[in-house]
Amino acid sequence: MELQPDRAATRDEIRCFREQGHVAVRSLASADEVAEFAPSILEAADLLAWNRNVPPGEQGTYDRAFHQAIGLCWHDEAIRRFVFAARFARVAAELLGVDGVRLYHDQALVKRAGGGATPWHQDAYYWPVDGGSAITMWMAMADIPPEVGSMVFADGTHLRGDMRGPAISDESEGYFALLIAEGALPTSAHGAMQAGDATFHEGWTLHSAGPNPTDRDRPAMTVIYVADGTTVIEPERDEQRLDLALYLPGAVPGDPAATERNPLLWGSGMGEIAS
Ligand SMILES: O=C(O)CCC(=O)C(=O)O
Repeated sequence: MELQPDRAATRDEIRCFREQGHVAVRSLASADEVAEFAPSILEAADLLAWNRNVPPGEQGTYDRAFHQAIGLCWHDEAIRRFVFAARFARVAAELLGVDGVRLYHDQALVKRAGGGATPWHQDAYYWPVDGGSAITMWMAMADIPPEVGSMVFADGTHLRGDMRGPAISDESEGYFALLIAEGALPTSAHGAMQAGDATFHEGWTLHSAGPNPTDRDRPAMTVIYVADGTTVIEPERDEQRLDLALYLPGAVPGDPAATERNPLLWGSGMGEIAS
């Protein structure tokens, strides 16, 4: 099953994304499509999550927030078809307002049954590219009930750029929760999701997620895109240096973010096959 680019971002979705830095795009994949891809994704997530075997007594906030498996598309052809899907990439490009997007990387994030909250953070803290040129699609791989929910976003924070907080941790939670409280920053949650519903957020959009008080895992698959033409910036943190080596192998500051690991997933000319 190919995930065709048969879905354009609507005017309201584009406005919401540009104003708030995030948007929910419901039914981006159908239940049947998720049913086809989810088993491979969840099997690979289980196998590849680097923090899956941390014993409960030794788990930190990050391990309790989610099991994280990176680069699933390079391990399995079916997952590659999902991650490379033109349907998702087209919506990402339209939300960002660019002609094309490339893969930055993919990751599965499984909040385990009984798992903890995901602290407030900005993704672009980790990235050796401008956060304003990058966008994450986060898709529910199973129905997610309201008591678990999807992410919570601090509206409009993408327009503030780097808010100079720390990496995902108890410290980032404290730092950003205080900024939100002191600045009375509005937040929005997209709540319960059906399998195949997605959210998109910009690289600097401040976000978090609640805990999972249920006895079922909350599986999510993410694809992170960079605008075609984005260049690598000079890393200022070790986390950015690590990302550069992992996701843009061989690239140096000033190079286009376009290594063999960053294929063009949507670009000029591909629109002709869209309905
Ligand atoms: O899935 C989560 O709990 C958090 C996801 C997240 O922070 C992201 O995709 O950027």
